[in-house]
Amino acid sequence: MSETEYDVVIVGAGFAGMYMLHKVRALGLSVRVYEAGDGVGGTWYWNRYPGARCDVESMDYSYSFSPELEQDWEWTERYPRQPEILRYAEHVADRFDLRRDIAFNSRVSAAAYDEGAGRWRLTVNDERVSARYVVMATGCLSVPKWPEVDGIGSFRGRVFHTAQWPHEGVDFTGRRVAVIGTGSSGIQSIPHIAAQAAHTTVFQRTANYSIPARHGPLDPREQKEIKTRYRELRQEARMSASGVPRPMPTKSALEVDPAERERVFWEGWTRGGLFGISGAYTDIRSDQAANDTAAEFIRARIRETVTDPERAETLSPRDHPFATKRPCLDTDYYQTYNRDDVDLVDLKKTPLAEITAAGVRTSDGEYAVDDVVFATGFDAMTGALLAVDPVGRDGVRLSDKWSAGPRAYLGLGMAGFPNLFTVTGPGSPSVLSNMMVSIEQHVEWIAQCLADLNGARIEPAPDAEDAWVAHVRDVGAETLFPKANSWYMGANVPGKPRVFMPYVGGVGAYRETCDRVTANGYEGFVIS
Ligand code: NA7
Repeated sequence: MSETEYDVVIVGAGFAGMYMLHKVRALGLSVRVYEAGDGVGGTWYWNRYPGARCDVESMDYSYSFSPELEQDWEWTERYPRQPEILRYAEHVADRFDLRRDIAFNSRVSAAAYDEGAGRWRLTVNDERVSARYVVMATGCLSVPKWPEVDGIGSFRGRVFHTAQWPHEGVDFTGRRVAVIGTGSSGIQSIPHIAAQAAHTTVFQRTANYSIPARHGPLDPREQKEIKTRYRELRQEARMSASGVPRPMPTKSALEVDPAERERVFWEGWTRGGLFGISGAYTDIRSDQAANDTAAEFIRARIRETVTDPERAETLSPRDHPFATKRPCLDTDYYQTYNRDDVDLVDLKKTPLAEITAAGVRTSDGEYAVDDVVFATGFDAMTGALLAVDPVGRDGVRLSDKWSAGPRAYLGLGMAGFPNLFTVTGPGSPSVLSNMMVSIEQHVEWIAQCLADLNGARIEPAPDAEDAWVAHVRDVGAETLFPKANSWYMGANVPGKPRVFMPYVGGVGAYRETCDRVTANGYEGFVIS
């Protein structure tokens, strides 16, 4: 079979793949992007459920590489809605003429390194393609996770997954709807579904902490003002802890008096957003007693909002520290449970048994519904890489190398897998940060590396990788993150190794490490 040859193949046309394409083109290398969807945007192409919105503010959740783009694009709301983010992605694709190098409806199903030829051989649909370098821009939240429950195929009504939402939208008018899952996707969509459906039953396995987004239109004057300071704000974001410009806390939650702490938490609650409470003190994510103060503050707000005390208690998270799962931002989530047409089922007390022809059965009985919405999340961070399961040197599969959890150097590449780069891979700040900032940093690092390599081969040294993996684990172990059964820990997928996958050392510190590696002649990598 004939094989099409490129210098670089990029897998995925989300924000990482699009920018990578733009950068690789500028190097004068031949390049092709393969994208499974029929449009750009990655996770924002697929996740079209009602209420889908980014939890990072619009002015921060955007590319910084083009000052003209930055000035021209007008965001309309404080947090961008999915349709607006998708329009932005499409605008970027048009503006930089990206589509001509992207093959849509093209899924990369296999990739193997041919050591003799020094090339990756890939299978794309039924086509054979080869490339000297491969960049996996496959996203951290791109493989939907369905619940491990029997009977989905036997259900007579309609079945939806938030991460594979029909493009034409869904009308729930007059329907009885079951929603399974109360992570961000559930918490964002439930108020919308409940407002439309005849009856909504929410099946909750783990109660989550949610904070009001305080969403609203973006004041054009504020947008203009931010645009005048964009260079400075972007630089601040790059060197920050989470990829968002904001003042860093200086005090422990336990060193201030309770009234002062309460005032600060109220300020965060009233302002809304991801960091008002989690970022108010230095030790919310690292000290259980400090964390308890924030967790209890949020539980008190749930009790205040939800009128039925039993329901309020069911909705109150007690089994994991606050912010050890990504905190959710909502609009009227807890208020939704005051509606007469909304029921809440606690799967901790009455576990999910099966999906039947008529609805959802728990250990307590059957709930007859017309539609089931699975808001059950993703096989996060490693799922898309392992779906391709690249075969590296000596026939070693990534799934074998990662059988006890992901191992990567800086989240950028893996020993044994020459010339294969991962954008925001495990062991980098990725999902703990503003993804746009982390994506740009990785893409720019990889582009510089490709320029410096000038066709040479690169691969992480095993000892450098081991040391980095240990460092990622040690820094994670100093926090409360390992206490939660989160997707950060791989805990949402049965059989997945329990390893804290992202790097919690901070976006700015991580960037400095990567820059040092480059400055020291790609320290920790073997170039040949
Ligand atoms: P999440 O945050 O992984 O949430 C998935 C939800 O689905 C969560 O409440 C899960 O409960 C629940 N779930 C998963 N499997 C089951 C089964 N088998 N039975 C019952 N309930 C289940 O995914 P999202 O899509 O909401 O959000 C992902 C990220 O996107 C989010 O963190 C933001 O960064 C944006 P569990 O908590 O595992 O007990």
